[in-house]
Amino acid sequence: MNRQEIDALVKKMNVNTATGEVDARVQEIVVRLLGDLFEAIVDLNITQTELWKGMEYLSDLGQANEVGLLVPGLGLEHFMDLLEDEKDRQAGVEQGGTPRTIEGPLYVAGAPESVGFARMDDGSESDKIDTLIIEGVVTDVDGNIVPNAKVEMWHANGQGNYSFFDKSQSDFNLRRTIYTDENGRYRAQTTMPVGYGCPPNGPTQALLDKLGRHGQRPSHVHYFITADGFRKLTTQFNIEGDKYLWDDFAFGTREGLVAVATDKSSVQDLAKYGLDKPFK
Ligand code: MBD
Ligand code: FE
Repeated sequence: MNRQEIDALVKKMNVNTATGEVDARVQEIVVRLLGDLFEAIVDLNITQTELWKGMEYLSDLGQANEVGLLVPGLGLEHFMDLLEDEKDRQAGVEQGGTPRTIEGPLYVAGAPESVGFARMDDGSESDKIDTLIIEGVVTDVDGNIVPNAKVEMWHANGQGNYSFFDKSQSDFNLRRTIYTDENGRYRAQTTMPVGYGCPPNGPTQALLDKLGRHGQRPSHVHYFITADGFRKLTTQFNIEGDKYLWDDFAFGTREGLVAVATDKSSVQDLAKYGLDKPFK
């Protein structure tokens, strides 16, 4: 069967076969994706057994709640970011700010809010892993500071796990919303994250295994940044020195998003970073 015959068949089965209201956009997407799928079935000689294996896989993926994990794992989420970058370039939208990168599946809304500073960890790992101080400033693309910007941050614990998904952690552990102060600055005290790994016995890792791929991310901290009059920025920083820094299973690492953690004892000007004062 050639593509023309396939398209005619798909249209016959999925276009206006009843009198119900048509969602033209859904119809357009379904017809196109089915045509592409039917063509792939022909080209690759996909058997009935293989088709049903695939359907069983999708069912397992949904039951394991891992759809949101496979999407970044296959590079689909990163691909959408590249398209957004391209749209910005074509629209002449100013570049030069912090690059966007993937959100991933582990954000939870409703984290505790504060202005200027927050401690993010609940103290349960303080004696086991390094303290991490995060300090930043929110500016527009011209470098003008943005006070009262909403900075939402979330990251993994020392085991690479996120609160809520890991029930052994307290609610909102390592999740905070900090509004920037009058100088556009925010600071956080937290613990050094360890890179996430896909559940080893889950369907996402099972497929990655078949592709000869690992399911590891480098150590990273996620951000949503929102402010009146600005587009929302979804991004992360990735911590220099992690073996997976440029080998992220979710393709989230980008130039401009690599942070170097500096030992406090080697920071010359503690006052500049506000580290000479005790934290609240
Ligand atoms: C993560 O922590 C993450 O950031 C992504 C993109 C996928 C899985 C886990
Ligand atoms: Fe993450």
